[in-house]
Amino acid sequence: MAIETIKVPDIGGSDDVEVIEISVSVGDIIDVEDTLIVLETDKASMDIPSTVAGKVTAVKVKEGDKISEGAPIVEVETDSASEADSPAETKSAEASETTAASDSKQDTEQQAPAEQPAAASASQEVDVPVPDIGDAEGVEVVEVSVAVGDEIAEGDTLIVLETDKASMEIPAPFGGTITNVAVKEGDTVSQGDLIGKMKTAGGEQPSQSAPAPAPAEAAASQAPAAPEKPASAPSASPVTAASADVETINSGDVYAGPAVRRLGRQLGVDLAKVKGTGPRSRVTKDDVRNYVKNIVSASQSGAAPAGGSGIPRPPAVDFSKFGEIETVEMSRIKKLTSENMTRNWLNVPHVTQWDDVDITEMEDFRKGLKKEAEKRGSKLTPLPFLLKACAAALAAEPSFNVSLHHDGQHLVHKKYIHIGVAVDTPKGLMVPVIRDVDKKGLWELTDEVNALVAKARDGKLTPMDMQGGCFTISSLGAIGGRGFTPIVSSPEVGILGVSRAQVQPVWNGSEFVPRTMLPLSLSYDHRAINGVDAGRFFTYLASVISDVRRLLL
Ligand code: CAO
Repeated sequence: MAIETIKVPDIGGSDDVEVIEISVSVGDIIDVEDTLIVLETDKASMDIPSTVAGKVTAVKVKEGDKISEGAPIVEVETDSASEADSPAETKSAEASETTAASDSKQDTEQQAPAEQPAAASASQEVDVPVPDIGDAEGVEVVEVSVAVGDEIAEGDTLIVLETDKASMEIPAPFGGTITNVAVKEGDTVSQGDLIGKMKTAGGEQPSQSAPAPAPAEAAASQAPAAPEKPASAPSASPVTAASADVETINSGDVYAGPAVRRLGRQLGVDLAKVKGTGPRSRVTKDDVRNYVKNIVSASQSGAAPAGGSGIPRPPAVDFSKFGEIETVEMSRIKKLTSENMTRNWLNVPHVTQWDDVDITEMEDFRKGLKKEAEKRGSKLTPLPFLLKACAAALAAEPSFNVSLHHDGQHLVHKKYIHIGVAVDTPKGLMVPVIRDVDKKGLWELTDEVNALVAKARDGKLTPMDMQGGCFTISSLGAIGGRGFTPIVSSPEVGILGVSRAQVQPVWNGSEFVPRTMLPLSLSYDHRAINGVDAGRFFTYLASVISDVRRLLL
């Protein structure tokens, strides 16, 4: 067994290079060449690989540190004595000797942890209380910056306190491992209250400036050759709103603490885009997590985080500010519809054309068949007529019976005519497809529509029942409205919106006569269909609907 300290190798003369990633943790088993840390200069980032294999026993740097060649990165316990000859520069045996012989304070500080495993194992759990925070009493903990198991260096922020006047970061009085966190966000604390407990780093003892309770003194007395604290050890005294630390918290126009900033960096979140919900709009860890969660769920539901084509998403609104609300999860079908509509709306360049079609004769014919329909045990609405008329128009104007090939270079012409019908169901919109509409009679279509609508409302449609459509009819005729813009259901290229028929006065050349007029809206994919083709299709469709005898031609 040997402890190797792996140091920053020659990095081309760069000094004070930022550590942007720590790729290993204490306890990790690593191989030669495994990345230990990633450094980044303003020009490049570089992985620093391990020169030995073994178990990581200490990590000597943290993200954000600025380091240069020769700085210790990690300590690795190697299990072969021969590895003591490895390129790692510091070896435990030698290091112990060096320590014993050396008077150099710098050497001692740098090598102490590697040199004194006995001291490390003898490290003690020490209470870390709230230090002198001036006259402030009952100060709110707005951020807990550490968790049990965290290895921290002296001066790292433990918690952030906030009064109505200032924020204060309470730094660790010494380096070590967090073994207990006694406070949580929202707690109020005063001087002397317990923040948590720490195990001192091997051989290290609490700073004299920190309130050091009895166990710490015991640890100090047991720790051999404990290094002297540097004179510049961070004090545990609070910082006021006017001080530099608060500047840091508020830097970059974002009001957030270091742990939140670290989390933001880890998740790649630009904190400037995160809405802070903490006191005075402070960005909290939950804000960052919720921001990421929203982006992930939006992308999974098809609503791209930045919106289609980079369109910014609308800001979140807290509706509860304006009155009572209830938030209900959308059904699976509604979520799918939302995804499909977004995809189709953003991908398909839509054009919609409107017309009012005279269905007086069609309605007379339909009403004449009502009794027969009742005898058959079914109901005859305008829908089967519209299905027949659309099938005829698709046959007459095949430019509508196409799909864009996924290569973007071809059109797929369909030799079959299957038409989808949008059905409103308790769980959301479903679109069963009626096959070979052109080959079926009115009664057959009536029965099939009724059967599929019942199946849809019972939630019994199979995926196949909803696939293969060439065109869709979306009828709001029973509900009302003068017109709407239906969204093309890609890969189809056209959809007919049907609104409510009304009797209207129509000029016949010599007088106004009452006619039943049906408002129709036709949306089409302008990539596949040009306006002239659409005009022809719509005119033909209208002519067939207004004189259903033409269906026989
Ligand atoms: N104008 C006036 N009356 C109409 C009409 C129209 N355009 N269309 C239907 N009606 C009448 C019917 O004739 C029927 O009246 P009678 O019983 O007196 O004959 C009544 O309205 C109810 O019809 P219905 O809704 O039961 O049957 P339908 O065949 O017209 O429609 C269906 C079936 C499944 C399309 C419809 O029930 C439905 O779910 N529509 C909603 C579709 C939808 O959500 N579209 C929006 C999609 S988002 O783009």
